[in-house]
Amino acid sequence: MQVVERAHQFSHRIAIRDKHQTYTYQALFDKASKIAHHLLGNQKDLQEARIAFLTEASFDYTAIQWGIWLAGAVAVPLCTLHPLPALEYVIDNAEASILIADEINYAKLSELATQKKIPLFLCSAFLKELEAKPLPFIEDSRRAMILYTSGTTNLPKGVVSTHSNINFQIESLVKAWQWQKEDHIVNVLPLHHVHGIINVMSSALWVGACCQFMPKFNPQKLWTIFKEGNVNLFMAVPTIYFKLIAFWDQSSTEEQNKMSKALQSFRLMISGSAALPVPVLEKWQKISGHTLLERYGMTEIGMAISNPYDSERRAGHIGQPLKGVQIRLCNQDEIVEKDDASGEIQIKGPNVFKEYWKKPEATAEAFTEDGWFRSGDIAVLNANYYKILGRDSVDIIKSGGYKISALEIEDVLRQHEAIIDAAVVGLSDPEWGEKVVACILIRKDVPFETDAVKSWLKQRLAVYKIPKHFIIRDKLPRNVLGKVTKKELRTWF
Ligand code: MCA
Ligand code: AMP
Repeated sequence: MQVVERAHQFSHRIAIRDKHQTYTYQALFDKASKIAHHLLGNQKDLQEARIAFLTEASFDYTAIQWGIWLAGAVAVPLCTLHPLPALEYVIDNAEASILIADEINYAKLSELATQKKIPLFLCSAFLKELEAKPLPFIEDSRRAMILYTSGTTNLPKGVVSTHSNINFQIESLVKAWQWQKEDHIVNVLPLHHVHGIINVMSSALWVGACCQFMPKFNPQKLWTIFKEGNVNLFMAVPTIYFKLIAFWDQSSTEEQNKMSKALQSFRLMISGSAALPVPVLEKWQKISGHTLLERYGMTEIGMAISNPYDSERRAGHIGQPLKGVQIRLCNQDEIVEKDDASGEIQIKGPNVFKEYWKKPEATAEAFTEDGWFRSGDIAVLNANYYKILGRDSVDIIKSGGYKISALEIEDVLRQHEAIIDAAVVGLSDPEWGEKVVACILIRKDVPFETDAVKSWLKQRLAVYKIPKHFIIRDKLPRNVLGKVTKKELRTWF
């Protein structure tokens, strides 16, 4: 919880700018303490109770996260894009005992909260002044946050990070990317993933810098913010750079010049969460004069590998291990010693998560016998720089930076009355990195309409998981064991 304790060093500096106003570190700490007192009620320590909260990216979001930590509870941020069944899954899985929402999202949770008899607080309910009792002392080894990540199972798993994991994850980035209190970053990323929470928001707040929230990414509005000249640091997924480039391309020459000029005063621009295509890096270089710094991370480990801040940033590569993080490549249990030989990235260090929530078997499977976390990402070491080659599972899709399980979508598709069977794959795509597509087998006796199925899916899955294309076939490609051969299926599209 060092990020919260450090706030006292920067009391009068601006911590957050959201769509309403700017807030100092003092205001943030005061609001967080007030929230902690409300949550505690008569208890001395919430003892790692899970508190799920649904708010847009704002001052309230950060104050709630800090308040939960100050009260000794575990923060479970919910995704504002998720439909109710997906939110319910997280609330149930995390066994949340308190829910919090802002005005915009309160109605979405209220029926669920009543049904489940879980108290639901509105952020504004925390305004009342309470008697300031001492707050509990929180050991760094305690659980701090659960983030849900899709994987090789059909349903997302809760990744539990301790305070000490989070402290290390933030501090390693602060050092590697030379964060300073004069920095001002605009945060356009969702706040239920490491990228937006740790790399952007928490790193800024660690050093006394300003984090400006833009809750809904919009290329035109973001370019306007860049042109205002306050922001000097930016981090995003490759799809966002792709969309910013598309907007720049369709602007007038005069406007393009203004946009490019605005970026010249930036200190650093970073890309991650998915492979940065070399053409995007090169085009951004032309537009901004910046070579994007590409880095590699995962919900379970925060960041692990990064291109250097002040020496060569190599296109198509993710760089070198961050200080204090150990990396090795393994191929069929053999450690890869030679350059140019590929293997799975395995990670060890204080950044690595504690466990998958209530899933001891999945946790054990995720580690080797000698305690290395298996990422499932395949890489090579090329003259001192790691390069990602792909993943060991065809069932994991990365679209616009979101990790998506093909199995989860298939399971939901099979519940549709017109669908007999389904297989989902990711196809390489210049905008999304990969785009989700589905091959389905349909019943002859039930009418099938793609748009109607998409609307039906939207009530059950986050929008970014909805297949962009469907093809209808009589059978799926299968191997002799009856397993769908997804590599072959890709060629059908
Ligand atoms: C939106 N759409 C998408 C995606 N996002 N389709 C596929 N993949 C997506 N990621 C679709 C919508 O369903 C909609 O479709 C249409 O695009 C427009 O939606 P809109 O909401 O306007 O899109 P957008 O605002 O332009 O969103 C694009 C985005 C967003 C900003 C790139 O996807 C995003 O915020 N991605 C970042 C995710 C992230 O932070 N990942 C980090 C996790 P239709 O028109 O059909 O309705 S990874 C991580 O944390 C690790 C540790 C790491 O390494 O960083
Ligand atoms: P998530 O589980 O959502 O945290 O996503 C983590 C995954 O994103 C990693 O396992 C990688 O597959 C992918 N990833 C993150 N950064 C990069 C990168 N720079 N290049 C390629 N893949 C990346």
